[in-house]
Amino acid sequence: MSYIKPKFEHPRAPKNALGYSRKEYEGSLSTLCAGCGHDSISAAIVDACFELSIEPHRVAKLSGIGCSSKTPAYFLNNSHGFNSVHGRMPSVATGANLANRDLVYLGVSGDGDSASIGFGQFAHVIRRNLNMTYIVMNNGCYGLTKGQDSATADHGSVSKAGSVNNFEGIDMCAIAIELGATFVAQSFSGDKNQLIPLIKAALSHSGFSLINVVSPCVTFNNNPGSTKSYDYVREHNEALSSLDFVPVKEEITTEYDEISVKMVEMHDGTFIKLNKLHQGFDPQDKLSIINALQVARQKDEILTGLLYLDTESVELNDLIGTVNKPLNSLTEKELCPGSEVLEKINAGLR
Ligand SMILES: Cc1ncc(C[n+]2csc(CCOP(=O)(O)OP(=O)(O)O)c2C)c(N)n1
Ligand code: SF4
Ligand SMILES: [Mg+2]
Repeated sequence: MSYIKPKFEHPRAPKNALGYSRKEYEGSLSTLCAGCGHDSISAAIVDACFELSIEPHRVAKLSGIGCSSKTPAYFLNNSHGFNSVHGRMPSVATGANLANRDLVYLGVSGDGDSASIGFGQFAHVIRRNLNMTYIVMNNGCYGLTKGQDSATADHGSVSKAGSVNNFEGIDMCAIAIELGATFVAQSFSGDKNQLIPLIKAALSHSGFSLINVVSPCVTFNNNPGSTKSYDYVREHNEALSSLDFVPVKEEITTEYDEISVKMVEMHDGTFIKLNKLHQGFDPQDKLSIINALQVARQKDEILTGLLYLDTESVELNDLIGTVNKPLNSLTEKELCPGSEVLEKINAGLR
């Protein structure tokens, strides 16, 4: 098999507002197993960044360890990247974000990476409301180390070898909501139409955005009895609404029926348009989603779509009042305010 990706591009390939084609947002050829859900998520990230016309050099992509954490090699070749240690992506993202708040931070991780060794880091990056998009590629197993059950494997799920999981699975979205996440969504790698607008909305949110994406592992966890297989997720997927992302420059001219459509304005002037929203559910009301998740669990349903959004979110840099400029752009004059100011600071501490 050849791993060389052709550079050829159709001369009339669509261009975005920056004049770039989708190719500018692609990565190297994937070495994951053919059919792995993670590859579909990578493709959705490429589409979302292309459609949002993000300058690739303004994105920092970060990951931990796992098949999922390998994926930054397969998208956004022209962006900054840091493949960290197992479960430690959040602390690297926090350090980078505090040093330079001007970049768009996109972290990808696996259920093993985030719900076991990195669970503590996952919790703290959420409660601090770091301005980043955090995608969990959730296949219910440790794909890279040959398919052991992970902490998100559902109770009763059957492994490829036939053993039944007797432990409760961790619900990444429920935990994130509990910890104060300001944007929480759930999706399926096989549902590009839902995933792309969710990624666009998450990237536009100011604060921590979690997208937990059920992403089947075709090699180790796609068997009958597994609750993370393609067949199971297709049969149990319950979308809370259908979703559109409305960019800032696009005027909302069409009349819409307020009973069946809910428009949620993001801080940057973009909108999320939720069509056919489930009755009695409001993604801006935390109690309604906590209730909906519990009901879904009892019915063995996987709720997908935008679960929760806090439009009043205040991200970490604003919470602690960091300087607006990236640290590496500060001049000596800005860094050293002079002995008089220093004298005052010291006097204030005596
Ligand atoms: C400190 C440390 N412990 C254990 C491992 C072995 N290890 C590599 S990947 C992985 C789990 C990967 O699972 P997940 O994050 O769900 O990614 P997937 O491969 O399923 O996408 C483990 C335990 C490691 N690389 N480093
Ligand atoms: S082992 Fe599973 S998670 Fe890893 S690349 Fe193969 S299908 Fe994907
Ligand atoms: Mg996994």
